[in-house]
Amino acid sequence: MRLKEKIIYQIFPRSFMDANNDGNGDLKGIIEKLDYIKDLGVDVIWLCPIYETEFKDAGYDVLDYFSIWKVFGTLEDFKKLVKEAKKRNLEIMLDIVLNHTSNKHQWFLKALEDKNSEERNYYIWTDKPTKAESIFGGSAWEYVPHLKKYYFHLFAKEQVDINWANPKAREAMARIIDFWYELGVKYFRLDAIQHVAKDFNIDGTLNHSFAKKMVEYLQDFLRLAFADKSDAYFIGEASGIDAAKILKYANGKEKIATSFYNFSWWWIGWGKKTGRNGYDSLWNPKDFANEGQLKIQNNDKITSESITNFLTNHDTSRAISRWGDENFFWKESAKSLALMQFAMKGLQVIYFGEEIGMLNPGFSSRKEFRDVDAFNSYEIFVDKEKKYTEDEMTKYHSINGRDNSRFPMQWNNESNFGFNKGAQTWIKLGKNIPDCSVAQQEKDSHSILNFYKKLIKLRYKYKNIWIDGKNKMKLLDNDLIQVTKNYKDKKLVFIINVTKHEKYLKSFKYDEILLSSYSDNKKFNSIFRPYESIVFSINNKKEGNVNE
Ligand code: TEU
Repeated sequence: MRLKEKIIYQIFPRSFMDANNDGNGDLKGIIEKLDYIKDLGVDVIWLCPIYETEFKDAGYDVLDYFSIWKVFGTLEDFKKLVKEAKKRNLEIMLDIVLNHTSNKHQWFLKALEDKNSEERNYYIWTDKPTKAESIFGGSAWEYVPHLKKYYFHLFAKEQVDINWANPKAREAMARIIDFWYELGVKYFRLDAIQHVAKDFNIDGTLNHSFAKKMVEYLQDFLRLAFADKSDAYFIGEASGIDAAKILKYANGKEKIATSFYNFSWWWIGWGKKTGRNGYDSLWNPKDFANEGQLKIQNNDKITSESITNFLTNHDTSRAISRWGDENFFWKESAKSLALMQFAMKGLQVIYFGEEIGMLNPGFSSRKEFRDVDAFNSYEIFVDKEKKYTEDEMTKYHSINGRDNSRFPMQWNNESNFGFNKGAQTWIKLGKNIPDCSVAQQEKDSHSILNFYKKLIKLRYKYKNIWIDGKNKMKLLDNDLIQVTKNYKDKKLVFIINVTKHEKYLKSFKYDEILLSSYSDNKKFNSIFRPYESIVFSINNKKEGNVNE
């Protein structure tokens, strides 16, 4: 199967399945659920970091890249996972945290201890801190009293940035890839790669994204890590990447990744001033057809391989809560969002639980959060700057905070939703919605889960058109989104209504409705109901009047 056909299932391991009933998901739990994952129809399982960690930033603060966090299991469990996955023709994708290590990583401990150590140069130091801000808030420089120096951290202070200007540090990072490749891993998510190089400007300002030396450093790393691994793929996580940069960095002289995540939607609904620490209730569904997305979808030079789409991930809240409807149109909105995602050119990622329409759990107080980004925002926006009251911050985080997507998977309606045998979970449980569990939805042919399965099968069945066809996306009047895919004399037309309103669209001739977010098989007759989205197949010879 070609890369562009692949579907990735993303797991946040601490919340997927807790086999030993200690309140935390684990690798054994994932092994137990491999048949479920296979049955969904996906090809690759992406695991958020599984390495030894203090879990200050959900495992993105790595203590040791070569061992499994005790809470998740052992290296033996991991080997078994790879073996059992391969038996089912599933691949594993690991999350490689390149930009920083934990401040308790042995490299950093050595660096603190011995100024002549090689490791001292693995990190970035200064005597005179600039005003640089960390992405999680506060200064990006942390003082070390016994050294009378500051170290640089773009994220939490427990995540110390690697000095990518040092070839030895790049070499050390490359060895991580060797280790996991040897164990059978062929897919790698390269975390936060747009940040590895930094321009510390003379005027004290800092540019930490797509900085001048980024390509040079990453290409050196890729050569060291992948030169002898032609069957490995690396997906770059670089938020803020646009069509022009995808063209530049996924091909040719400046290539730094096989594929890039498509971030065109992830800010929709965020606050204007404080991003995901706020909420903009006036966001507009037509934002899904924003200029950035259209430029990606409608540029034929951007290949399907080079784009990887998602609705939700571990850095966002649940898509249905944010953009869809949690009540009457729960199913239809979940299905519409799924169809809209799958209409996009490229690889597709399904975040665990999305396939059963999981919603934000709802947070009622500050102490229910577990995410460092949430902690920092309370400290900065509530305690220090008093920009928001504590209640306001809790509301905003209940909509956009990252913890919304990090709570346990809902397998059935037994205790703790079947996540474990009843032990207190590390983070709160989701809302108790009887229909929102795997067991319930497996029984219902019109469930969100069965919709995802149909969608995946259909995409393969029509792959000539769906994956290889010429893609065109546009916003129609009334905010309906239209995507057409043309291949020879065949055409697929996706009409997406991700609004809660009825929409009128002039009738057109079509051959067949392949899939609809409504399950009543009603014929299309000029009206799209709330969250009604449909894939039509059209034989071009019967040219209708689809608005192109
Ligand atoms: O996220 C990266 C990330 O959030 C930034 O790249 C992004 O550029 C920024 O928010 C833009 O303002 C990854 C992981 O997905 C995330 O979970 C981690 O917290 C983060 O890296 C640090 O490792």
